[in-house]
Amino acid sequence: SELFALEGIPVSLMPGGRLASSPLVGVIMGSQSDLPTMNAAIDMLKKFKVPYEVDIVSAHRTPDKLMSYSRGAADRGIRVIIAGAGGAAHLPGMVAAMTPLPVVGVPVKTSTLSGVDSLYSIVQMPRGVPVATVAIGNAMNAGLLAIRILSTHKAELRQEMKDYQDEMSEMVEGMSSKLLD
Ligand code: RP5
Repeated sequence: SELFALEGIPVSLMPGGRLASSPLVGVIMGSQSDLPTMNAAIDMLKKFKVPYEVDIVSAHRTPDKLMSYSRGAADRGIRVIIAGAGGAAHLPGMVAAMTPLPVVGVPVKTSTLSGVDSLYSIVQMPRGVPVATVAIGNAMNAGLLAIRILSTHKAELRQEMKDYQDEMSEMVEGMSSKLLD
């Protein structure tokens, strides 16, 4: 399968699988404490068998890493970046400033301000530097959005997304019919 053979990026297939060697989605977060939230994005990428990488990159604690990661991501074959952060959540915006790739921002819920601080920090980007911001804590949607972005060039992946949506509809319809029983 050439599902992930995008733009001449080298692909090597796993035995019996269609997994590419190079990650297409970069999942980064400001702290290890963000991982329980960000796992929902990772679960989606696993479900759709999209190759990904995970790393901790902090805008404030590791600024040099932030710069090298952001500047190097596209050349390494990454096509979408999912960035989660909480509080003064500058990571997604700063990454977006230093890469031409689409960046999906995940506002992580904080204990003090319930994630409203994270949401505002991520969503209020200046014109010219977009970050696609999902709801507070909704890393699942960040994963799904990254997959949809990749699927614009991949009919097979698009079909898998449609199947996923159909399954969701059937599940909800099943629940509704049980309510009526
Ligand atoms: C942010 O500060 C991180 O994204 C995290 O959500 C928050 C708290 O980090 P820790 O103090 O738990 O490492 O940079």
